Amino acid sequence: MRNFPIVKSRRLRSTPYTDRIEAHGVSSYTVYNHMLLPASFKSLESDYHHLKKFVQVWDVAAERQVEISGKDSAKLVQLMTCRDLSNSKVGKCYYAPLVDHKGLLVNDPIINKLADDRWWLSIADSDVIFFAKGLAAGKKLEVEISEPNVNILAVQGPLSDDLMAKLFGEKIRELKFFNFQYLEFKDRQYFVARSGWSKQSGFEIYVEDNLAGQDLYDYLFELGKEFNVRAGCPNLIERIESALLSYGNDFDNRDNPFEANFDKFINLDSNVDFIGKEKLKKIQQKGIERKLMGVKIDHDKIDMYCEKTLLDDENNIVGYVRSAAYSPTFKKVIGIAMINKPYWDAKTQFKIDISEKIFVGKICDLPFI
Ligand code: THG
Repeated sequence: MRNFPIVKSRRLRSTPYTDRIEAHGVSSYTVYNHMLLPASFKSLESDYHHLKKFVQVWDVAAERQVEISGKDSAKLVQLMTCRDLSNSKVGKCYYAPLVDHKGLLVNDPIINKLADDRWWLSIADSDVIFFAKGLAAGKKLEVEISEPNVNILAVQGPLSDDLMAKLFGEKIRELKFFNFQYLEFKDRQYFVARSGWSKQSGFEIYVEDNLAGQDLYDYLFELGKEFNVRAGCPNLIERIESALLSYGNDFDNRDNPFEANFDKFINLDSNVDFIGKEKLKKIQQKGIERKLMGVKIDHDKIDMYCEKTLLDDENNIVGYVRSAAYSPTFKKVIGIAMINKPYWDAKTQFKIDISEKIFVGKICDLPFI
């Protein structure tokens, strides 16, 4: 497969930080929520090692916000997710699978509760806003639904606390995982959460003003020199090792939340009212026939532009790899795969065709680390 340049346009949106990440040497993009999302800088492996040791600043503006406010906002947000939000609190972030009326996955946002009647759904790559508007219209709910101009800068890596403390003060070290606060830097308030799409610890700054965000970007690099700060992005190797799932890659609207291992975020017993609840009860009763698991393959590279089939010795289908990368830590290709029930035992062996050669691998549990 050759790579072709990607043409920017109004439809394929830039971010307030695009000029800056290009000056910092972004080397590839992907498209996410109709927006540019950087995919690599120096190289996947160089970015990976740096992320695990130092601190990076990521342009993740493509994680768009769907703002839902108004009298019925809590009701609408609950209708969209199988996670019980009845005891949710202002100042907290909730990772929550969204499901449709068939019990199939629509998205897996982080839901930020700004007030009892104001929510931000920080979405993965699907058009959640239309689903929300459709439900609001159908159910005649009193809500406002919009995509506000919010552009996230993530600060990720083991030295992220040190860098963020230099900007926002020492008290930021006490901010708990999946909590957010408005913090001050140079007379301006920023929404800062302890979260991010890596397991190397870090923060996300939900920037509500483009110029302030660009200024903040430059300060992060100026104050981050002593921590060896670099521009980075969600890293394919690191996120697979950490089993951080990617909507559209690992699961999509043909999969249900049980198949995607979201069991701990599914509440069918309480009085929570959400679309697809009856369907999920049926799916639970019947039991699932496939689920996401890890795979390890004895090879040093893999190209993933479509699902890859896994076969057993008799050429029966074991499952399909949906994301994969070479891991310098495991010295193998590791991946996330939808595995059929007969093969759920970790250590099951399979065959896989990579660039017209056959390699062998084994099923394993997630996460890898
Ligand atoms: N940050 C923000 N918005 C986002 C993402 C993000 N929107 C899109 C996408 N990422 C949503 N997907 C995820 C997937 C995993 C996590 C966050 C967002 C995550 N999971 C932790 C884990 O799996 O260990 C914690 C989950 C929990 O237990 O609550 O962090 O990255 N703003």
